[in-house]
Amino acid sequence: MDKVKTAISRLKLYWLAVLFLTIKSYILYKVGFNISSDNMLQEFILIINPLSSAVLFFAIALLFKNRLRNVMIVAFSFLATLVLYFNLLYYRFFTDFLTFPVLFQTSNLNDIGSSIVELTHFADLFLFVDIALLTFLIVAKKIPAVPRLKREPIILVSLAVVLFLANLSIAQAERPQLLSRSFDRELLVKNIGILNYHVYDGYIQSQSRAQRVFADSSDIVEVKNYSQAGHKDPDPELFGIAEDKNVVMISLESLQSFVINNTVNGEEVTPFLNELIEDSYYFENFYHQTAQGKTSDSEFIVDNSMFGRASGSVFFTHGGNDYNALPEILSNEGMHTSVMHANNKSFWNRDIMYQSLGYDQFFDVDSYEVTEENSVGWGLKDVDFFEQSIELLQSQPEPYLTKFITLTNHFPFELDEEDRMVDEFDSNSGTLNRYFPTVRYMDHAVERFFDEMKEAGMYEDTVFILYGDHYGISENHNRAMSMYLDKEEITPFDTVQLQRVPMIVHIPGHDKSETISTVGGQIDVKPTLMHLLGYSTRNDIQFGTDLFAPENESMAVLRNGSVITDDIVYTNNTCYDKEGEEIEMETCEPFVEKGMNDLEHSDRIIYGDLLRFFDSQEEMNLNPEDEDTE
Ligand code: GP9
Ligand code: MN
Repeated sequence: MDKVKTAISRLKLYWLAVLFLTIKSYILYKVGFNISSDNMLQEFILIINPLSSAVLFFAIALLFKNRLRNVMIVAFSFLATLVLYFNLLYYRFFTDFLTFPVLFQTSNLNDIGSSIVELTHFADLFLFVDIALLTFLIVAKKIPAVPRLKREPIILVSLAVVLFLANLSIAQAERPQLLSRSFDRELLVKNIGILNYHVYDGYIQSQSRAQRVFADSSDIVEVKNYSQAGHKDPDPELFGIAEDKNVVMISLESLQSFVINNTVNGEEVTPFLNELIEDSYYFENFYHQTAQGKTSDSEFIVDNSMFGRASGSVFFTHGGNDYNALPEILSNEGMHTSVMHANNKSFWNRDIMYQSLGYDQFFDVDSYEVTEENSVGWGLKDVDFFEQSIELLQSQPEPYLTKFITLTNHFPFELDEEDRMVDEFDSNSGTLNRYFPTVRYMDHAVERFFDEMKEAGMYEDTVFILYGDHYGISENHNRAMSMYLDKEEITPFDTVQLQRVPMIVHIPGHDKSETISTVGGQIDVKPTLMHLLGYSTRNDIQFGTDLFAPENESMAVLRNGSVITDDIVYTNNTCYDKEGEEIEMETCEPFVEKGMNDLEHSDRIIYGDLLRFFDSQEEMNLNPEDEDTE
């Protein structure tokens, strides 16, 4: 016992650092990340989970020589705090934890300057108090410096391993298959601690790279069979209705369905879209399926009918893969395919990825005249963006498929006074309050665009597809959201339902319109559009279904494994009926299984770069003679 005592007092500085980091992590879990526990055991895991990494991490500092050792303990403490702090900032924006791929998306970080100010709080300084204290203790010689060491580092490393294994086994008992099937980063952080989570994430990332090396052409066969088994024939009435027409897709920044046909302070939030819906096919149960890659994920899902990655953005991590994307297929069929988006071309690695997706042209910020007056928040205002785009549209050979990506309705939802058409909401969340005026502005910008298309005589020959790219209001604003929606609280069921984004198919001259309640998601856009254009997708590799297909399964799988059908919502290990009442898990199980399978097969294609083994032009058979009238 005495030996242990001396060992501890010899390493006072070390143990203090371990203790501070552990306490700090726990406070951050509770205050910063709002991690809650269902029982005492979970809370216990939360308290002890930073320990093993702290013991190991500071043991490395002990390997340095003499006085450097003390400095290193403080330096390591600072480093660990930075990791925590960056996670906190990221969490405030995305309600999620950092991953390695996200860190390498540095080109994006330059652009989020305006958001960073919103994200830092004065109280954040408290995170660094212990570092100041440790420094003071050393400088004022209030604490013995760590002396020459003997076996301590080895003992401490072993202790860290033992602590980690103990932590892991308690966590595994609480949450079986924690490491093998986890799509949920919060669960990982909750169970093994934030630093261990980063190590695990690094391991997963390097493993996914190895998968490409070991994949070969036989791997594509199974995913092909899997995907094609889910094929559904199109609606014969709509098949080919857009043949030879131009296609305009509009990715509506951060637009969620809850504002559609809704009001703020008694005024309609999206008067134009509400009107457009009356004259269009509108999918009211359409979900975004994005994760950390946000807009880029939505683009990837829409263009490929495959899922983005569980972490990071596939635009960054697998920009060099072979794909069989919508723009490439249509370009091969003689359509001109392009994107218009007034941001730096390298944001989300778009310049590289768009080549892999087969876009013929990318009109980035350099194609637009951007001035102080016509900019707000992230850049060119939507009205000016659309206005300047008309000429660019006209410069293209027809028929074309052009995707517009709007920008003004982006966090932190800034707007010039002159562009404000409705007042802010009044709640404790400035973010939600500001959201309504910027959504209203975007709605106005789209209306102007439609008018301009009509004036230029380009409207009649065009089919329009409008969709929301991802949520704009994260779970951090649940309290304000419950106020707006007049609900007592936002349950996990509500959170899933809030992931609905509008999806509108507008065909000028077509005399039918309908609000369709089929459950679907962004992954369904590619087959839907291919069929409207008159191309068969029977032999494609895809994970979505034509939303108009009479036998559509009516189901959406979210990237975190949540599943929605006509009758159930599964999320967070809980099964709900459509009223939001908890029901027995059995009802959800087959859908959960199907969802997992979809995600896993899609991931295999990306990690293995399997589409390099798929000769689309030879295999797709887009216009099979016997299927002309499918
Ligand atoms: C940036 C724009 C916004 O070019 O697409 O990206 P987001 O932050 O929404 O992913
Ligand atoms: Mn976006």
